[in-house]
Amino acid sequence: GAESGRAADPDVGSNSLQGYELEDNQYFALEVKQSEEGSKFAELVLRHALDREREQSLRLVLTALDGGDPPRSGTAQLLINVTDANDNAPVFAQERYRVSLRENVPPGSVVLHISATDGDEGSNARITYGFGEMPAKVLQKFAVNAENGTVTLREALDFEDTRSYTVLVEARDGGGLVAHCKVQLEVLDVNDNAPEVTLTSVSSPVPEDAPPGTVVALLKVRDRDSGENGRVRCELSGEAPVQIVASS
Ligand SMILES: [Ca+2]
Ligand SMILES: [Ca+2]
Ligand SMILES: [Ca+2]
Ligand SMILES: [Ca+2]
Repeated sequence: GAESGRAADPDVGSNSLQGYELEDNQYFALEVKQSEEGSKFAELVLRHALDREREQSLRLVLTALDGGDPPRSGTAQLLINVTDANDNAPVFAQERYRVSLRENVPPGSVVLHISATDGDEGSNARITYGFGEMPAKVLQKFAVNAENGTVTLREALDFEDTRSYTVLVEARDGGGLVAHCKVQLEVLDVNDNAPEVTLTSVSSPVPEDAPPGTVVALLKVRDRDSGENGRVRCELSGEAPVQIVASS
């Protein structure tokens, strides 16, 4: 039993304490027992699980009745405080986040704000943010603020090196329950590479009777960016009896 109530009635026989009644409620039932000396006492027995997150306290009226005619009764107010147990893990506002960042965003920039809530109270609801298990290469690129869940960039990004990251963030409450979320980060290309021209083969000198169409040099042109940023157009400056033909 959780609590017990005792009532005293100085009368004897049927005018003495006959029983107890408990106000109707969904959690507790009353079990009336008799002590060795013959006095009756009531035990409050829990029938259904409590939930502090639904009801923090309960107020119940306990009535003691005697057997007189008319019966006399006494009441007691029971106040039951429900203390918190860590029965809720943190919950992220989103299970998955998607972010796009231009590759030239400076280190120290905020990538995104992540937040989780916890239904408990006190330390059972205090959330600490951190990263989950990830490759060192990802861990060194980003930082997460343990208190507010803000993810920031630690090192410069490079679209030409890595085009996307999966960042795993954890929220842990003071009681040790953990929740996870995933941040899908896409790196956006910036035109940060100039075209590179390499001469791969030259036939020199060129005989004066070489027929038109003779290949005199092979040029390799490349630009490490993508899309429009990587499209290259070649042109010759000055006057020369040669032209550039795209090979593939
Ligand atoms: Ca909790
Ligand atoms: Ca709780
Ligand atoms: Ca470029
Ligand atoms: Ca680029």
